[in-house]
This record gives sequence, C-alpha cells and structure tokens, in this order.
Amino acid sequence: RPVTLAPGAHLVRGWLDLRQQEWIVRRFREWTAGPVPIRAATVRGHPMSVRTVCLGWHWQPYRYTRVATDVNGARVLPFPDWLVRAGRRALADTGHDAGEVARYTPDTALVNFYDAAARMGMHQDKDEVSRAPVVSLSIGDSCTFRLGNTENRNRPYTDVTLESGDLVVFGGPSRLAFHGVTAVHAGTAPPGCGLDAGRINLTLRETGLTD
Ligand code: MD3
Ligand code: FE
Repeated sequence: RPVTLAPGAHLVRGWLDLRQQEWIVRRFREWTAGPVPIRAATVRGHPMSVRTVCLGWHWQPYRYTRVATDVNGARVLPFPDWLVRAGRRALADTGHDAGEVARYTPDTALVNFYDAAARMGMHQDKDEVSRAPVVSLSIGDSCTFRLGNTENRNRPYTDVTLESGDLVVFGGPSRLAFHGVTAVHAGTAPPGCGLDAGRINLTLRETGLTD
C-alpha cells in the first residue's frame, strides 16, 4: 500500500477515511481560534501565503518556542496524545521497524491552511534538532507537491499530487530534502471531508527540544 517516492519518502493514498478527515477539520477549526490564532508567519519581511497554527511547540521562522512571542505572547495548545498515536501508526504503516515506531514521539504539529492562491516555496525543514521522520497528512483540495533533492531547490525533483486523506512520511535521506507546494487545485476537495474550499496539511514532528 505505501508507494516510495524517493529513498525514505513513502506515500499512502487514502490513509484517512472521510470521517477521520472531517473529525480533524473540526479540531482544526477549534485550534485556529486560539489561544494563538492561525496566522501567516513573516519570512524575510514578507507574510507567507500559507497560514499556520501550531500545537505543542510554536514554529516561528526559524525556531520553536512554547509561547508565540511573534503573535500574541500566548502559550500554544498542548500536543494531543491522539496525534502521537497517529504518528506512530503512520510510521508502522510505511515500513518503519517496531523500535523506531515505539520511540517516535512527535511533540509539535504545524497545521497549514492553503487557500486556492497559496503556495509554499522550496525549502528544507531544519529547525528541528531531531532527525526523526516528519509525518504529513493532507485534507481538502488536492495540491501539487514538489519533492526535490538534498543539495538545492532546483532539479532534480518529482511532482506528486497529494489528495485529501493522503499520508506521506519523510525520513532517512528524504528528511532533509528540499520540498514545496507549487499549486492548490480549487474545487477538488471530496464531499464529506469537512472542508468546502482550501487545503489543510498537518505535519507531525519531533523537535528534539526540552523545556
Ligand atoms: C519533506 N508543508 O510545513 S507537507 C512544511 O503541504 C511543509 O503544507 C508542506 O513543507 C505542506 O514545512 C509540505 C510535506 C513535507 C513536510 C515536511 C518535510 C515534506 C517534507 C520535511 C522534510 C522533507
Ligand atoms: Fe517543509
């Protein structure tokens, strides 16, 4: 069932069923309200087109903090146990060994919302001290996701359409690969997923940080 996109990068289509998707969208609506509201982070003086709300640790370019000093100074919501369990199940379902599954304890989630015009430029995720895999869940409109190489943001890369319910786990050599979202495909969200328009992506990560 998993498809290998590149060494260490594994896709499982339809990993979340519609009722799980809808349930997560309901949680998303709660998270966006606060204590730290969803916002566009500012990178090099420009607001991102993607809006982000965090659980566990708050990501602000280019560090993680417990309090959102760049938004309203509030502490972010705790990282829920059900997302730790989902992260472990994601690793198990993409061929990771039992020891790695048991040790995996994601402690931050970056929950991104894309409207039809939003993009994410090619980047590496290097703000985490841990090099444990990143678990990605997509809900709503499909997108074109670009998985690049570890050297630079240019070719070679492979483009893959991520659809509502899809899981991707990025570990091993893919953990430090450049990646981005080049397009969101409006009107492609499946009825029943909980989102009428736009795309949600959750990434579960281990920061490797302690308080
Ligand atoms: C490959 N998010 O939040 S998810 C991000 O769809 C981010 O919102 C995109 O890139 C999104 O940083 C892509 C897929 C993803 C996430 C993390 C990765 C791919 C990754 C980390 C390393 C390699
Ligand atoms: Fe990323």
